[in-house]
Amino acid sequence: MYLFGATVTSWTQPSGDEALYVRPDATFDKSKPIAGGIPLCFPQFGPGAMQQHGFARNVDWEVIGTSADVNPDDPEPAVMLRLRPSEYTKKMWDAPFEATYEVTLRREKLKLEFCVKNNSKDTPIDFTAAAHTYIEVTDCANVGVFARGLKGKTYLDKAIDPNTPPRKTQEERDVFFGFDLVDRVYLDTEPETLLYVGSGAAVAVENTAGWTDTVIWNPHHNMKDFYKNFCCVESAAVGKPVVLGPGEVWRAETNLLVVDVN
Ligand code: TA6
Repeated sequence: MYLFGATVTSWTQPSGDEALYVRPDATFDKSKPIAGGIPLCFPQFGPGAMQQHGFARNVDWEVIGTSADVNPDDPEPAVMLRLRPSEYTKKMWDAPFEATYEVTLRREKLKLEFCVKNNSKDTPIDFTAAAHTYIEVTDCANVGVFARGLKGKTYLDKAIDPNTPPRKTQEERDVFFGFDLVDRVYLDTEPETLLYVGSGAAVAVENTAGWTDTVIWNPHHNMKDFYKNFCCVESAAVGKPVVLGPGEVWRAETNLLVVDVN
């Protein structure tokens, strides 16, 4: 995990297999967000009034707690990072927010807990957000690679227009890749989406608090050299912005788990 963007870039299974994907065009010199792993989009998802996906992925976060120093044998080691407004962020969003992000390695799960507090005494704030999880797949053009759990859900089709995406409904089938750009914000989704990665395993993205929506993205020929190697399943709050009254806290939790689907 990097302090820059609070970006988790690797989550290795006991087998040694990597579950996350970092794009080969990723840079780590802070000139742009780390392209891969789990970038955090906040306080804006996608294009809008500020830069694409907000600023949280473009700045250094600070460590405010870690279990590792206190107890190296901790079965569930965790680190908590914090982001508070700076001159850079205030130019884009002058809101008195405080964000924390706790990443915990549980026995079989990677737990991500993202909280935002409104420190204002009298003014509400609102924002959109996402944990933009890149998952490695065998070959997204293979029929064994698909996303399950979204049947019947309404989605915003950003592949048609990223600024004013039309609403559509997911047919009674899973989401397949490899034919064209897939860039969809599924609204009011169930807590679990499964990404079958084509090797007899699936990554379960379990949104257990806060997140209301699920974004599915595969860039197809926009990234023709490596689009086959990953799909994004993103825990999101996009359809309806989160509104926090003075002093209120929003808590969003995701658990990632690799399951055997053989
Ligand atoms: O979450 C999908 C998306 O919003 C796509 O529209 C695509 O642009 C992607 O994120 C990556 O955005 P980035 O700014 O990291 O290139």
